Amino acid sequence: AGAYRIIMIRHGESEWNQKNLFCGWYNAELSQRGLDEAKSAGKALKKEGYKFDVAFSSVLKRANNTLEIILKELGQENLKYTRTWRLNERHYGGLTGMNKAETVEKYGEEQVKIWRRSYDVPPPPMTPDNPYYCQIINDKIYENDPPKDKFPMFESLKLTIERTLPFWNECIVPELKAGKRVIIAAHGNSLRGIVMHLDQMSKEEIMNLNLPTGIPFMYTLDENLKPVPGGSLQFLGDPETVKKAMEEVANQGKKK
Ligand code: DG2
Repeated sequence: AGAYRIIMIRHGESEWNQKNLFCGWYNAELSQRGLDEAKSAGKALKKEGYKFDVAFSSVLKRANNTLEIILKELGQENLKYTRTWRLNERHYGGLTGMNKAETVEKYGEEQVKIWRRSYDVPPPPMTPDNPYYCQIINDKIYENDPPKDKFPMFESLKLTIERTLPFWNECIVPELKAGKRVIIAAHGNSLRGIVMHLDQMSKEEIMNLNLPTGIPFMYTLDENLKPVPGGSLQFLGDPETVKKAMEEVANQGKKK
């Protein structure tokens, strides 16, 4: 039996996921489907008898709202949670706001897969002529952190992990070790970073992992925070639905 158990969830579908736009640090809303996914996730967790002592999210409302909907379903709407930019989606640089399928038409499937899924090849940087540049850099959610001189203009998965893992190690692990029941509501790529770390995946292995929106998953970890046998990435959902949802994410980077 494992010593520690943690639940993680990628937010429900956002309006920008629905429109198939690269989103990154843009603060998109959940779509109606995303709201429904969050509610179903809450119900599934409730059915399994989950309660949480501590909760973490990014500073982006698609993840915050997903968490709040789940907590409400569990009758835990009063649980205060920690928001941090360190759990944000990776910054999609100059791709932010572009349609994923149109980007494939323009640059080819191969290049888009590299931008979306390679470990260390970053997207092109965001430049001031990007339509979302001002909105993102001046967004109140980034008022205190990260400092303006460290504000990213792009992030690869590697760079994302470099700012997410310190938070995992310094703020989340101590809660697990203290026996707290923890949930994280975050994003496709910040969570891929945590998964890569926990499962010690190679750069090649992580390329093929697509996390679906709105489906909770569990890790069961031993005292060294390594997954116990069978304790990796266990989705709380019917396997066929999960598989389809993962394929749907992969297909966002294919031609229309
Ligand atoms: C998506 C992930 O992030 O995109 O930024 O467009 O999890 O916040 O919806 P999320 C985005 P892909 O890396 O799957 O293209």
